[in-house]
Amino acid sequence: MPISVEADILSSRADTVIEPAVLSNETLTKMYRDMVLIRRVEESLLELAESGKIGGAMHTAIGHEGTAVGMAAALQPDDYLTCTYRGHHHSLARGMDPKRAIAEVLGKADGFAKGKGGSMHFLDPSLGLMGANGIVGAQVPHAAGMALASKIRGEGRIAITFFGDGALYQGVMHETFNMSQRWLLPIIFYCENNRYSEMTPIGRTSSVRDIYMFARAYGMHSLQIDANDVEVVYAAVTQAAERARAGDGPTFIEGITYRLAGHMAGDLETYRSPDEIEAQRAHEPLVVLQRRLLDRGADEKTLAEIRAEVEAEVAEAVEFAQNSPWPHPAETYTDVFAL
Ligand SMILES: Cc1ncc(C[n+]2csc(CCOP(=O)(O)OP(=O)(O)O)c2C)c(N)n1
Ligand SMILES: [Mg+2]
Repeated sequence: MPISVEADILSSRADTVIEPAVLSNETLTKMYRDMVLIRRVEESLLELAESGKIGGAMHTAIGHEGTAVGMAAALQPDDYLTCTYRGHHHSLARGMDPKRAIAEVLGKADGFAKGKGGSMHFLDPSLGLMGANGIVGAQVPHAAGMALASKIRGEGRIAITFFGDGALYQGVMHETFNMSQRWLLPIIFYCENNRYSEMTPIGRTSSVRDIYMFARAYGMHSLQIDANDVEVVYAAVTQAAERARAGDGPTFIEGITYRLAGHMAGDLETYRSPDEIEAQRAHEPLVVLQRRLLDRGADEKTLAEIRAEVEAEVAEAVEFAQNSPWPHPAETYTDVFAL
């Protein structure tokens, strides 16, 4: 029997209210393009998975695009980033080439990790992407280590780490929150609360309703935001980054969003109803941004042109990736250790 999640679980606590940024139409149009690109890449990957072209598990972030694009616009391009197995969107928003991203998921030689990492191990240190992780919570202490290194070396770079609502109940999370706050590390803890941990709705996982309150137990500044609104995400991450760079330590952001596709490719989604998903579509990041752009005077024709351009770009990237060769078997023994 599917269990419905509430359509709106934003808390009414006054101390979490954040003023959204009001960005120019030019910036918002660019963000719209980036979000459409991420959506189309993810949808194409699902199609490729359905036709049996992807080995191993693949998790998309369809519905989480506002988080990735708002974050990328608010941070410096070399700030450290770690994330989960659900990390295509962060990497694309930070500028990863869709051709190399898709080739990687297909296990092809032109992938950014020569096809050896796949969907669950997105990374590119030249873009500050220090690695995705298949172990729930493991990427979080890694980012704290990077923040500590940056502080000791005086690099001026901050770290951001993304994790899900289900990760909060891993012990290592709490050890990391405690130490990071005690040492005032330049780090942002960003929880993508998509209301589900695999097939389990959030209400079954914990009695704590407002996840951002966990951070308060460690004396950490924390807030809860509507992560389907890219201007809100941008404002929250900008503010958190300013605090980190000023030496004021970590911020915990709970971004409320919704996963519109299954937990992973092939998920039959028997644990939720089609009506629940349909209700969430009215407030998904692309719909919110498109409505805002039209309200602020953008014309539908320009947005349609953007969608058509992106469609062609992603189709070309899929073709490139499919035509890319398989890695040479000898590659099995390279890149195994870093000295
Ligand atoms: C330590 C550990 N325990 C269990 C799993 C199996 N697992 C993979 S994804 C997942 C759900 C995590 O949910 P959440 O943190 O909300 O992230 P989401 O998938 O919703 O983005 C679980 C339990 C795992 N990968 N690692
Ligand atoms: Mg989740």
